[in-house]
Amino acid sequence: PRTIFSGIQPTGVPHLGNYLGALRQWVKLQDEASSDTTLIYSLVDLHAITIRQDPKQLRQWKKDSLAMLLAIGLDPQRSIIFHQSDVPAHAELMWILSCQASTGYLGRMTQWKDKTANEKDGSEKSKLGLFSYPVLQAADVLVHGATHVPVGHDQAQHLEFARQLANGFNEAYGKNVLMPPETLISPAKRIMSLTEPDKKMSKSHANPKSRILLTDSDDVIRSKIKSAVTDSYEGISYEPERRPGVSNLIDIFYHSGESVETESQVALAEHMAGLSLRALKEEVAMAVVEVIRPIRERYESFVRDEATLDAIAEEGARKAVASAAVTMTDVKRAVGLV
Ligand code: AQP
Repeated sequence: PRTIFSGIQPTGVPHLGNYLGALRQWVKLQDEASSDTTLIYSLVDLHAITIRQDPKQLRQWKKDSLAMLLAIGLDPQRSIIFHQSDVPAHAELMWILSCQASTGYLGRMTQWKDKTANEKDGSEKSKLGLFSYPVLQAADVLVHGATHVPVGHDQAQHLEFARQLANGFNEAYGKNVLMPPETLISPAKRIMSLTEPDKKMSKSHANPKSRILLTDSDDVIRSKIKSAVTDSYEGISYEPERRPGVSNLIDIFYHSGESVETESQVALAEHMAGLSLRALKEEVAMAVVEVIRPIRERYESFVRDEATLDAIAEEGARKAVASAAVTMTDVKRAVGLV
């Protein structure tokens, strides 16, 4: 039996990077799962508050993000979908794991270093919760006994940490209580920002033109891609180091279109070598519009139906509480808390 777990922060409307890098794979895993696979997907609101959020806005984003998970094709009959804070075991296991976690290791995490890079001591962002974020993430997957965790490339390091925590816990208490999970990296490893193609596309970047939202209209998608930063080299080629902007557009096209798994990005770029940058952008925009349109249309109907969203969240929380309880009993017994 397999247990698949993953999460997304309700810190804004999910973007094309979230979709191609993670969410699309969640749906694929769901649709291809055999009956002995459990699928658990969480809106990780406790992670979201590691950066200060406006309470009203957070409440709204939680609803919107749930509607989006349904819109992309997750089926609550098949997948457990829940808000992390509805299941207290996540925070409880996090504390127990915190008592094992090395602060040196946490301090070397790329995300921590990135998010605090320009901060001085005592500044707004350098909070304990942001530092210990990977411990909560480890608790998320370990509390459900996940065997497989589909994430974007940026989360691979945190998953390695989760495995080490699980192994460390098992060694310390001499029992196989926590299952070290396997990381499933999506083929679309990192979709980059449209305005600063050396940074990943992100919900929280200040410039809204840097990302394509799964709620963007066809016209907005076209205009964002049209103004994407490229370069002044001749022709079209796939060279992520030298031509990050153009290569990101090719990546987006590759992962949005039919060509996935049939040829490489380099081969795709060779086919398009004769196009102008403007024509390339038009092709990319057309492919992205086709990916997003059905999602946006489904989203618009789900997001209006608050009663259904509440019922799905309640049912998901009930199932997730039951799933987490199994591990927590073993953990507490191993540690000597019961
Ligand atoms: N640009 C990206 N390319 C590929 N995958 C991505 N993911 C995020 N950005 C990209 C993957 O999406 C999943 C959910 O991400 P998250 O909400 O947990 O937070 P994040 O990784 O921090 O994403 P954002 O969009 O940049 O959010 P903020 O700005 O709030 O930090 C993960 O599996 C992630 O790998």
